[in-house]
Amino acid sequence: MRLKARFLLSAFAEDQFPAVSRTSSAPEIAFLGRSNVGKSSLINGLLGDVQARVSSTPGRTRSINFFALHEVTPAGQVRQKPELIFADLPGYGYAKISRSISAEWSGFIDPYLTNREQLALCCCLVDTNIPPQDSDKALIDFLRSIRREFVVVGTKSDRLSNNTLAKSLAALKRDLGVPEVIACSAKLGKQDKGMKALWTRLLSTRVDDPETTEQESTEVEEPAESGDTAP
Ligand SMILES: Nc1nc2c(ncn2[C@@H]2O[C@H](COP(=O)(O)OP(=O)(O)OP(=O)(O)O)[C@@H](O)[C@H]2O)c(=O)[nH]1
Ligand SMILES: [Mg+2]
Repeated sequence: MRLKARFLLSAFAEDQFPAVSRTSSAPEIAFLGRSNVGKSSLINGLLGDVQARVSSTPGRTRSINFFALHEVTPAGQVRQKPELIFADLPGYGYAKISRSISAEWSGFIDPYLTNREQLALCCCLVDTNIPPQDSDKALIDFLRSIRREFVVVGTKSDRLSNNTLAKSLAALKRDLGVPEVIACSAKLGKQDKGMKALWTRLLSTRVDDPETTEQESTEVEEPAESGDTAP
């Protein structure tokens, strides 16, 4: 499937989240993780484009940034109804994460994770270059407590040898209590085996509501320009 990404909006408060009329109730995927773990880079790597701004200093992304992914038909037209929405979230700090991780988290990120109906999957990013962190464990425990579906992604895998990466992934799985950690390199992008596996997982994401998943729109817009992404 060919997809075209469009930036929707940046939200700094709950009342700024995109309305269902703008997203057509498409399933939403949130990218979560500590500051500097590589959330924006992973989104850029997945989309093959510079969509989410990459920060050089931790804590750069202060808003929830929403992107709509539209299917491009074989004839090159862009479907109006998006297939997926990506949400790039601000990173959590280096301190211990709790219900009140920071003013921002309790103010609008916590409500986003707890209340957002279209949120179908949380991608929890953890750095494969450092040992498992308490803050990551706390986030995963929080997602479990609110019954959110999640997948754990190990970032920056290109920095490690195969051997070291295998050890790191084993430690992450054990400490986080998860059956799988998908190792990804945003730097390698679409060439990376893990990025392909992640795309497969993301494309299988559906909102838990038969009414919204059965809706099929065939409306199309203008022909696609370059910069499409083909997972
Ligand atoms: N080698 C390598 N570096 C990466 C990779 N992904 C991210 N980085 C680097 O890590 C740094 C942080 O990346 P970001 O994508 O801005 O991280 P973030 O999680 O969005 O950061 P905040 O928005 O501040 O929370 C940047 O210098 C990236 O170039 C990767 O797959 N490989
Ligand atoms: Mg970012």
